[in-house]
Amino acid sequence: MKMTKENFIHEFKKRLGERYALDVKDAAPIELYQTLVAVVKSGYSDIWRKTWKSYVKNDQKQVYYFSIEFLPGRLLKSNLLNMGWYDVVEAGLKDMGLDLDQISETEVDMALGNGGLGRLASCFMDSLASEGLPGNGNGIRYKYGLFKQKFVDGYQIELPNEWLTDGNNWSVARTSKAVDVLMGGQVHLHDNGKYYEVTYEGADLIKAVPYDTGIVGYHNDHVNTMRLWDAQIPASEEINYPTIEDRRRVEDLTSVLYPDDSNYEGRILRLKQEYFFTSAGIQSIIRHYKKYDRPLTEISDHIAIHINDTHPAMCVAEFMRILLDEEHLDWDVAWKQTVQTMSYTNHTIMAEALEKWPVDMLATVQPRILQIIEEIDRRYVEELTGKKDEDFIERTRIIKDGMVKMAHLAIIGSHSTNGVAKLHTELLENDVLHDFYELYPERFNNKTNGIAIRRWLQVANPTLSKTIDQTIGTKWRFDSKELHQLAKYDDDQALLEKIGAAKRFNKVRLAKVIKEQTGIEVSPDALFDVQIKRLHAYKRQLLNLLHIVKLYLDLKEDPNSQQVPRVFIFGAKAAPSYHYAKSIIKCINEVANLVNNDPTIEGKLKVVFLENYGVSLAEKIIPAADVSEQISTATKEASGTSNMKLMLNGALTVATLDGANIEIKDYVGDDNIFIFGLTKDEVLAYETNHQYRAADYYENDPVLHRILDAFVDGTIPNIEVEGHEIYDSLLRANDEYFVLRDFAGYVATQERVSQTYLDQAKWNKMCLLNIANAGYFSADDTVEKYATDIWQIKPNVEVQKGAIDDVY
Ligand code: TH1
Repeated sequence: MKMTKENFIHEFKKRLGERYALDVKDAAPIELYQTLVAVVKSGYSDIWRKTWKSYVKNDQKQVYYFSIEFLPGRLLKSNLLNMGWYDVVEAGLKDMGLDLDQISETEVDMALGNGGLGRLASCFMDSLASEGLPGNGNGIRYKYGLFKQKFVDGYQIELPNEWLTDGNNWSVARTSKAVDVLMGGQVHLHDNGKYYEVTYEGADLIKAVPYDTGIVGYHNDHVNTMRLWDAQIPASEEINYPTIEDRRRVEDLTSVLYPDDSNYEGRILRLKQEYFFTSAGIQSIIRHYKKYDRPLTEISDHIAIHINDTHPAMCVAEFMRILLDEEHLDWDVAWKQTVQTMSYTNHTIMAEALEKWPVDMLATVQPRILQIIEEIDRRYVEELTGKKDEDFIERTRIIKDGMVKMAHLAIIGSHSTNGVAKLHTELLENDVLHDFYELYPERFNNKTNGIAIRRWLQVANPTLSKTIDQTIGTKWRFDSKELHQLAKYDDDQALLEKIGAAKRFNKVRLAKVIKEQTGIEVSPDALFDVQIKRLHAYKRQLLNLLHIVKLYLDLKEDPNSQQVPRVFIFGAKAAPSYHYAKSIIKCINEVANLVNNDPTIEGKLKVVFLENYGVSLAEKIIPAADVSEQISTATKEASGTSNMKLMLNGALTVATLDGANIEIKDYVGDDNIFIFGLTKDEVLAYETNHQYRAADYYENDPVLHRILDAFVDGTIPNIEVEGHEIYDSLLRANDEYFVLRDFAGYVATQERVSQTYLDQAKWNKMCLLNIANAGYFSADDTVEKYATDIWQIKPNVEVQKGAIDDVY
């Protein structure tokens, strides 16, 4: 994908003229943005077509990644980067008096996900394409993305996210590739002697229309597809949907993303969404497979299907349905292909996130799928009877007490189950899924999460990226493990100062955003302490807040108590129905008000809660962070991925031994991370022996006593209700996540952080070593491991790995 500055300027002006009959100087930002997208798309559309054709020509095995969430954020800059056009386009725009940053801000984030799970899916899409791997995304094109968050009087308010108002410029509707999805009604089976003829009565016929987005690989002439489905009324069926309510029923299907993260909402519409995108995806895969006259008895040699958490677990049953009802394969033959084709990732062990659907509800959504799941369950029980004790069978079967356990369906119906960090996989094997591990040890494996280093360093932090180029060259841009070369320079004072200067530049940039969004002035000389993730009790934003209240009370007592000024920065959305999480938001906002407006504090302490945290805001916060808060209760955070993004940008981690924090510690070494808190074994011990008494900590620790009282005695104003709620959750409900237990250790660790910050040379050296080791958390490597261990797919033979000198 070659492009020169002159050609770009010519193309850009031509398209602007054709599209809008405008000169550059008269065009509005949205017109400039849309023109730029058109130029970019025309730059890769040919390659997109060729990529598809080469898969067919070479009969390459492909993977389809099924995920109910994708969270790509903005695509303009990352596409420019991957195409190798970034610098040329930036310069060309500058020549025309335009600014790439400004134009890029016009793009509305594609926010079709809640948090880590959806963002991981998008990092994987980028990496699959960049590794030249044949990988496709399959998901839902929600009309409304994740809600927009506003604060009113410190409370979270949710507004609709109408991201499609100006259309989406990156996707193409492929109406010709639509498929029909059947839902509801009744099903009848007729045994004709050879197979069951299946007929449906009173079912809804829904047209699933795919919208395809090109996913551009990094400098390799390779473009994959992310396919998102929209629900529409089929033209032939208009008559069956006469009223507005009838039409709504169909349109509502893909209308909104459920705003719950690591939690499950047992509503029927959610179950319908799950079946809808699963069925549409599986049907289109099999239709495409059959086009080339290949036998279905070998389909698992040609395709792999990945089930991202249990939301698409009905893939197992839908695949069976088509092989049985439409292709008339024998059960055993169909089952073998299904298990060989499917693989599953578990992302959480939190009990409230494990999906269980009532049998009756599934009967209403798709009666045939329920029948097939019942038969899978029956055969599972039959096979184990006599081999395993009854308890084991009852614990592990799919249907129990009128509920369908989706994780059991995914494990039994696939050849691979993986966790997302070492500790998490260990917990799956030894604890949560131990029975299945005993039954199918060969199916279990770990794949520690990774991130798209391109987006989170090259795009988000050009200043640091350039410093790295000047030190170790540009190889790291192709293989992030090369970042480790930086470790050799840990005594190079000039470099350490440059690292510090890059950080300061990004802090100034963030300080501007903070001022614009909140009116709060923060000093870039203060330490920026960042916690950005969904608001959840187990992630313990509350622990962070208790520490802030402590610092405030200390400052009130002794104005010299705070040697290092700190700005605490939060970004977090709470699920709209998660009352407790919303109360914590209110409390953080009220503490912020109190602290920021107290003249006696003199800027030694600031608290900033930025509204509407999402991918684009993350791209501004992360490069400016000094400290990364990864403080979940051990065992609760499966992996975490903001921990990796922050370390990559030279933030130092304050962490519990949870999720991928453990692997981060193993890479950077104990001296370059701040670890505190209960370990996995200690947490598990408390959870079994019930000997934890939160009130002891309140009664025996006067500091903690004073802090908790501040929530209920008016010290923190305007939280009469919320303050009591939090106080009670800790003292009456005995502090489910051991916040009080870990408090003293957390405070001591934060004091070490401040002491270390006073020695800037030492601090910058620690930053450098974090950056140097972050390359080991690249999603490129993670997907390569999925490709070889799980999917058995190989890179496209026609991929052109960009010659490094080509561009840099
Ligand atoms: C998250 C996990 O909480 C996080 O630790 C992990 O890094 C991330 O997935 C990627 O693996 C999860 N998000 C969800 C969202 C839903 C249900 C379960 C999980 S687990 C809706």
